Amino acid sequence: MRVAIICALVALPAMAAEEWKNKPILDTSHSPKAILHGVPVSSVKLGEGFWTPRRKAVVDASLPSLLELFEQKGIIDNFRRVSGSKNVARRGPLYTDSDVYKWLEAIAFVLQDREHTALRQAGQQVIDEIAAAQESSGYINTYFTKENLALRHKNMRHGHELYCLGHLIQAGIAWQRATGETKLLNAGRKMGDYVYAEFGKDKKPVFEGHPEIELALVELYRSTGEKKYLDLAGYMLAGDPRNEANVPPREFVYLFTVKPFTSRTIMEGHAVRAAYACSGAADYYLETGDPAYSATLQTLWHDMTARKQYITGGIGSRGAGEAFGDPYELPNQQAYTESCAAIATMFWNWRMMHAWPDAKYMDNFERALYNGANSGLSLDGRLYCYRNPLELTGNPDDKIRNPWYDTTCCPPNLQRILASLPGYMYSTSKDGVWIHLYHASTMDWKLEDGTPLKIEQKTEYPWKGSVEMTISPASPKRFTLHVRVPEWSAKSVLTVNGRPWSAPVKAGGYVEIERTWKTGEKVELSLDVAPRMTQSNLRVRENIGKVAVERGPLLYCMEGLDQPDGTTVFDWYLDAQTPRWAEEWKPDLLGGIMTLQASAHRPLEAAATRPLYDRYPSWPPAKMKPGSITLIPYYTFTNRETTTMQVWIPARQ
Ligand code: FUB
Ligand code: ZN
Repeated sequence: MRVAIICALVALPAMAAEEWKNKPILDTSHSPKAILHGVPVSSVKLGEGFWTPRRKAVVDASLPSLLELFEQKGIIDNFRRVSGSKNVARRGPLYTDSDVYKWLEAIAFVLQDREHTALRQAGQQVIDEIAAAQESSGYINTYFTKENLALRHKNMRHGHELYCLGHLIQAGIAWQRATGETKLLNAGRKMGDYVYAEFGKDKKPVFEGHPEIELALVELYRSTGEKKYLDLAGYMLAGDPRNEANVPPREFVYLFTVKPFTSRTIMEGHAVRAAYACSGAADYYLETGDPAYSATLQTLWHDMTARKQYITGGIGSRGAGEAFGDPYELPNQQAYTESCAAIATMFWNWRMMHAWPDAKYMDNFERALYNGANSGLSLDGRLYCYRNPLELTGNPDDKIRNPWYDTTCCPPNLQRILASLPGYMYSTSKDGVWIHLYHASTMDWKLEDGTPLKIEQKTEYPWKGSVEMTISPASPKRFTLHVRVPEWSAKSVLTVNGRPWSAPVKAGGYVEIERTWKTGEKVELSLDVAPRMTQSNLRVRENIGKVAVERGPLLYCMEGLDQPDGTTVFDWYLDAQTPRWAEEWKPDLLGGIMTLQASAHRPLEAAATRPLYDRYPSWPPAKMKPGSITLIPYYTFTNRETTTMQVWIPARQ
């Protein structure tokens, strides 16, 4: 015991202390194919702005209340039961461990940002419970043990054993990068070693139905340098042909360890699984440069964004199988669009961006961030959407926001993405620094040659389109500042120290400003956040004749509560040919939002009094009454009483 303590003390010299700190969300510092490298969450301090109340809700309400619910529902007890400290029955579906791990990962990101004693202590206590439940073999899973021991590794298709492990590893890495403590990481690593010893090409075949382990294993490789973890991820992505005989052909789309990832040509099957698989595959590409992965990833990304993604950034339109629909099958009211799936697209885009820096990935990332993921967390931080529909009939039985789901994957996923947000704002590359996202903030980091660099952003984005950036290298330095110009900004102006930038400022790209920067120099970006209307491809049948309203990165929607004369959202046509817009900042509404009013018309005769079917062209009628409709940002929907809601609004031609 004494010896062990001395060894532990000796093993923590100053160098080791430095190693765990200052790591980005993905540590691509040695990844051969990574052109971009992240900055640590801790290096970017967000000031007051759009994300402040959202992230405060995560820290003050969401994280503590989810722990209370975990305790009430027996989810932490599941670990105590296995360690023997509590004699209770196991509760919840077989993947509940993963939710606890994601919750811990979110706390770790909070701690990477700043100290928070209560959350740290709560997290540490849960880590102790987890570690105590680990078997000496390294195996850890609260379901496949005791009375279910005989099922261990027998139901890998649906068992989520490796999915849970993936989340454990990710949480362990994030916790170590936050605190330097390795107890959780060691637990994940031990289980990783167990899996590596048991499964693989010349061992038992892995037959995991829910990807997640792949991206975790690649980051474990990055974090430990142990290549076996990368190889294990590669083996899983390659698929094990020994599994094929046991799988009906249609099930291949749901199972990711059967056929090679690189044989996929379309996004299909379970949306979260597919996008996690793509994230893991992108991670694998970043380490190996395998061209087959590059080709597949580009093909799949195109398939998703050209045919299968909602305007919210969400994916997975079918409730059955939580799956992608056919191309252009994007129903609004029935939209499944699980919060986790929108978040999974962000993970995937972030990885694509590291390998092939292109504004299209961050545009897509930002779309999900502000809309389809953001909508998943209520304004008070206590309710969550599993589904994020684009239309609601106002039926009170549509329980869209709930404090708890038996499958409670989305709440901690929302927590971890919002807690880690500062780490997605910037990257560095050999030639300089990249500004991806805008928010009042200060980055205090360095160029890749080690020159300390501060960037301060002053902005009220996304409510306002101007961003003032102050660039301060520690000493004058020539480098390129890559400044993202979102694809939605119709007119963008960029100045450097007050002078217009000479090259075109193209939407959907990064302006490359290469010069010798001196401390305190200013870049001002003015983006066009005027309200705009967006139409769908004709093949999205539900949206024919309709428009959606967007403003900056925010998608807007109508809610019945805000419409005049007791009308519902379904009574209106937006004046799409000659819209008149009015904007009003409402500090007391829905946490402070910019509302939009748009000129619109409604039939003199209410639709509800008309027959269900009538001879064309008697409808829409010639007699319409002018009026004005109100729109609110989509992420705030259903934060008041139950009401009608729609994103896609009939357009008056
Ligand atoms: O499979 C269990 C949970 O269901 C996963 O966490 C998510 O992918 C969700 O769809
Ligand atoms: Zn989920």
